[in-house]
Parts: sequence; structure tokens; C-alpha cells
Amino acid sequence: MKNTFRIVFFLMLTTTSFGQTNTNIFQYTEPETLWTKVLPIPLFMKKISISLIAILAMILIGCTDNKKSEEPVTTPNIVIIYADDMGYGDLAYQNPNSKIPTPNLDKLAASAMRFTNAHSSSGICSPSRYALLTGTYHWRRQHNIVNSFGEPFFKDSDVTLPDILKEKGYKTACIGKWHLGWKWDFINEPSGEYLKRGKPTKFYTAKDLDWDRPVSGGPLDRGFDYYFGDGTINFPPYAWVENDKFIQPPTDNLESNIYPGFKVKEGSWEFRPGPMVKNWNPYEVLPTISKKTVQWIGEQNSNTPFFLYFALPSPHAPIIPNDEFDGTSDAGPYGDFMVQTDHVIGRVLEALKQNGLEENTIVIFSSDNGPEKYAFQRGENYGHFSMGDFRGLKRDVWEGGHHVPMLIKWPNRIKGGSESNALVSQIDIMATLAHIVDYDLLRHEAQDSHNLLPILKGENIESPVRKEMVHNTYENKWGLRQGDWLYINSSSGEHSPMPESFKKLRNYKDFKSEGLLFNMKNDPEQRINLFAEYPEIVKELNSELNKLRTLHNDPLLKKDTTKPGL
Ligand SMILES: [Ca+2]
Repeated sequence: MKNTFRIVFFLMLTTTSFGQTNTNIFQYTEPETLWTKVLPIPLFMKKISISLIAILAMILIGCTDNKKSEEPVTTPNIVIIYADDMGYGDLAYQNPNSKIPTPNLDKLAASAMRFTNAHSSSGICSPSRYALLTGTYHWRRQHNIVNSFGEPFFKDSDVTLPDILKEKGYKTACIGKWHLGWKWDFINEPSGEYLKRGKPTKFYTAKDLDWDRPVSGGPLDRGFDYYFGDGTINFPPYAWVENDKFIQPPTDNLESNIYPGFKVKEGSWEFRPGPMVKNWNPYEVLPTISKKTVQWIGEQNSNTPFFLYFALPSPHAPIIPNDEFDGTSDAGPYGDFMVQTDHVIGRVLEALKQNGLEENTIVIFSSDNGPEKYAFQRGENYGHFSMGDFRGLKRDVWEGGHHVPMLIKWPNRIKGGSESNALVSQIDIMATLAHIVDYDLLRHEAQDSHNLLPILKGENIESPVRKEMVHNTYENKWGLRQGDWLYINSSSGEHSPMPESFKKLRNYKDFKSEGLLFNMKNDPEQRINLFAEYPEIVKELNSELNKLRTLHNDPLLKKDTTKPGL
């Protein structure tokens, strides 16, 4: 289906380009000039021949993935470990004041390149995940998360990272949190009702869906060969899905947002009411997906390359470390949950090693957004700052919302323990991996993704790989990073209100100007607003931001990608 779409898209482009000269869609010799010299046939025949030959050539090119390179293609295994709501300051290797031991991630960092200026596309879950898996800014599609029983974030025509890897012979799996929607097959209108902030609100119950039918629109329809997980830990249905089927159908219902029979260790449960499997235990989610991941890795071998997208449900709320991790950090239950998360990541990395796969496997580690609002209180209670020195947290356009940890390890290729302060995004992972596996991206694929290979190779780069980046979560607030400058088109980057006590603790002052301007090199903590001092820069960045927001909605305006290989 994706191949058909690619061919159709190519034909559309081909058709569009004919009749034009010097089109910016395809950069090749004007066909009429070339063929007039070769073919002694009438002009109208030439035009038809040229069109047919060009169309056939395009189809062939589309079918063979534009393979041009004579270089041997590398097909390393690829593992993306994607943490949920983990802050930059939660990692001991990059926060000397952290109160949480993370020995496994410290070890990973020592064998990887560490990015100190890496960003997620959004400050919330679903949009960042979509951006990671498509190499595209989330705001081309939508700003908000996918809610419980929500529609897919994707369009069926979207080309994903697993799609392109599959075309290159990879086996692809997603284990853990999905949170990118499914096409639910409802048999009833929602028949449950609960009080949401005092207001009666309907919700789907177990009898409103047919659980025996496969559920489409999920990971299997986005390029993954295999899926195992519970969808989203705090959203119904509370049940295990393997591929596109429920292992056990939900027969009970969670009637409120509080989980009965178990205690949450910090913060709130944050559950949405809805169908659940009898005796569902949220404390089993993290251990179960960890075990499944280790098992899946054990089934792989060195003959077929694989791509594993391991999407953790932690340390996202509910903060529910297993009892054996209680007290293992000096940052309360969240710190303990972080320790468990680090432990799980250690098990996955160990599984790669045990199965002889470590050497030929690229491991990418990052988090989908900054820490949840409980991080404010944690800072005050324990002196552990999940957002590190950055301002704000999850949902914010402030740096703390999207400035995330990121590591990339590739044994014998990327220098272990190296660091890059280049401006990079998780959006860039798709183009980078496409180059590594010799997949030529078409212009509508991974439109916002930049190839990071020159950085990973440690090359002396004259101009930055990424000159600018848009920061955005919700529709009302946008930021543009360009070099050291950061412009925000609002008087605050805040979405999650910062408590006065926390402002006092960190000595933050509110700003009054209609927009904000920071020099991020001199002021990464976003304390000195230069909006009034540099009106010309503000004007320029505001105009560029508006231009990008308009231009980026046109897939034909994507620039060319290059393919240097590694
Ligand atoms: Ca998240």
C-alpha cells in the first residue's frame, strides 16, 4: 500500500513537472533538449515518448528505492529506547546534583555520543512520538495528544521510520507505550458516566466494543511487524494487546480516575475511566513489557537486521515503582521509579550483549518531553530538579518542556563518551537512519528531518546541520530557535503554572513584554529577556517563524537530502 502511494506520488510529481522548465521539483536536464538530439521523431511523438519514458523511469526508481550508491550498505540493528516524561536533570551523567543513581544510563552515555542540545518536537506525548516516527513536526498534523479511544495521529499515507526500515529488509517491533491512536470499532455509544471535575461525563465501557475483532490503525498499520503493550498506561482499555488483538478481553470497568485496590506512591493515578481486564494491575505493566522486550531480543539473530522501538511507560505518572525499588533514590518514589526505569534499560542493553548483538546495534535513547508538574514539589522537597537548570517543564514552550536527554551509541562508529552541543531534534533521527541504511527519502518523507551523520562522525562542520528549530506544544504559543537566539511569541513559555514557592526557590521573575528573546548560549536558564533591546532580531525571527509555519505545510517545499554514508 505504501509502495502504491509512493508510485502515485511520483507520478503526480512527474505530471506536475512536465510542461515546466527549471522546475524545483526534479533537478535534471530539460528532457526535450536531451532527447531532441537523439530521437529523429516528430515533436508531439517526442513529448509523448519523453513523458512515458520519464514516467516508467520514475516508477522503476520508486520501486528500487532510488538505489544509486555502489558502497556496501550497512544494516545495523536499531534500538530506540524512548522514556516517558523523563527530564534532562534526571540523569546522573548530566546532572551532578541529581539525587537519583542511574548506573545503566551512565554506562550507556560512556559508550555513546551525548547530545546536550537535543529537543523533542512537542512538550507532550503523542505529538513527540509522531514526530520521532515520521521525521515531521507534529504541528503539521495536530497539537494535542490522542485521548482514550481517540483516532490515529497518523494518516494512512504517512511514511514512517519502520516503513522505510522494512523496505530495507528490517524486522520491526514496537513494545510498550503506543499512544498514537487506533481505529476503534465501537458497537455502542459510550454507556458509562462519571463525574469529571463535578460534571457528568460519558465514557466507553467494556460492553461498547467487540474485543474479539482485531483493532486496526495501530502499530501494525504504521510499519511495525510486531506490537506488544497496553497502549497507554493511564488510558483505557486496561488490557494487553499483541499485534492487533487483545490477549484477554476487558470485561470490567474502571469507574473513575482512581485505581481501586492499589496505592499510588507519588502524585495522582491520572487514569481515565473505561474498560479493564479483570484484576488488571498497573504495577505489572513495566515488568511485563521489560520481560517481553528481553524475550523478543532473544529471538533475534545476526542474519536479519531488526528495528526495536521500546517505548517505556515510565517515569510518566502514575508513579508506581515496584516495591523492591522503594528507597533506592534520594528523590522519593519518582526517584525510585527512575531507578527502576534505569534498571529496565540495563536489562535490555544486557540482552543485546548476551545475544551477541551489541556490536552491530545502534542504540538511541531519549525522552518524549520534559518532566511532569510533580517535579516542582520534588525540587522543593528533595533538591532534585528533574528539569535540570532549565526553566519550566512538560507542556511548556520553556526549555524544560522539550530540551530532553539524548544518546546515540554505535560501537566502532561513534566515539564513546563524546559530546555534541549542536542543535538537534528527535525529528532528525529518521533522516539519519535513512542515510545509514541507504534509503533515499522522497520529498514528502521525513520532511523536517536533518541528517546528523556529520555530527555523529565527529566531522568539523562549517555550518550547523540544523540552523533553526520550531518549539511548540499547543496552538497558542510558539518559539523559534535560530543559532543562539530563541524567540517566543508570548510573554511566557508557560503552560503548566509554576508555583510561587518554586519561582522563589529558583529566583524566577515573570516578564511583561508581548514576546520574549533569549540568547541561549549566554542564558540557557531563560532569565534575561532581550526582547526590548533587539527589536530588529525579534522582527526577523517573528517573520521567519510565521514563514516556517506556512511553508512547512507544503510538502513540495522540502529541501533535498544528501547521502554521505558512514
Ligand atoms: Ca510524555
